[in-house]
Amino acid sequence: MTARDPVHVTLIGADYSVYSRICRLALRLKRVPHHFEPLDVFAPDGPGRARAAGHPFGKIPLLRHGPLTLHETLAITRYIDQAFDGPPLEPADPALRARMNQIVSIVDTGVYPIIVWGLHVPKSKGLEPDPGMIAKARTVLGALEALALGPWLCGEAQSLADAYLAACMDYVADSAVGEALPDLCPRLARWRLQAGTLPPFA
Ligand SMILES: N[C@@H](CCC(=O)N[C@@H](CS)C(=O)NCC(=O)O)C(=O)O
Repeated sequence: MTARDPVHVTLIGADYSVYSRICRLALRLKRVPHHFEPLDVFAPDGPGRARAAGHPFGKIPLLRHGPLTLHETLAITRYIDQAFDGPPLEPADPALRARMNQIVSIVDTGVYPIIVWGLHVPKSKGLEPDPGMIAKARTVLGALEALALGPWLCGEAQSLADAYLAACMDYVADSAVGEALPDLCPRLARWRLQAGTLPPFA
């Protein structure tokens, strides 16, 4: 591992943003001192500001470390883990690391689009949930339940899997599948209590 100077680390993002939360949690778990620069990507000038800051798609988050600017949460979180001293955020064991990557991928392709955008966002606008989306969300949660070990998602140590899922949980809880979570997913519900001890991401 190359320990780099953590001075001049800046995360550009928003408190409400799942992907900004993931990166902020990774920085905090790794104990990297950093500045947080708020950028509201949903403001009229948000995408333009994000582009000007170095995001080709006008999104957040972005990580700055000295002359380096990174976008894409996958790259940012792996960089945080590999570039700085601090507790490892990826399991050394290949099977556990594969489990972590499965969870990360399910958050990217299932929790975020289906539960956050497909169920939480419509609920926040007072809309009725789409039954098809609820069925998909249950499948996503079932897959996570099958992968969750304990006390952390990948066993004894915190990993990026915990950062990814923890960053979404407020939105999962405030969705059409939120109330059913303890019955549907007892292991995830227990993990959620454990995740309450993680450093704040917002
Ligand atoms: N692939 C990007 C996704 C980032 C992303 O979707 N960020 C959201 C906020 S959580 C965003 O900027 N949305 C604004 C938009 O899509 O216009 C990553 O991994 O960082």
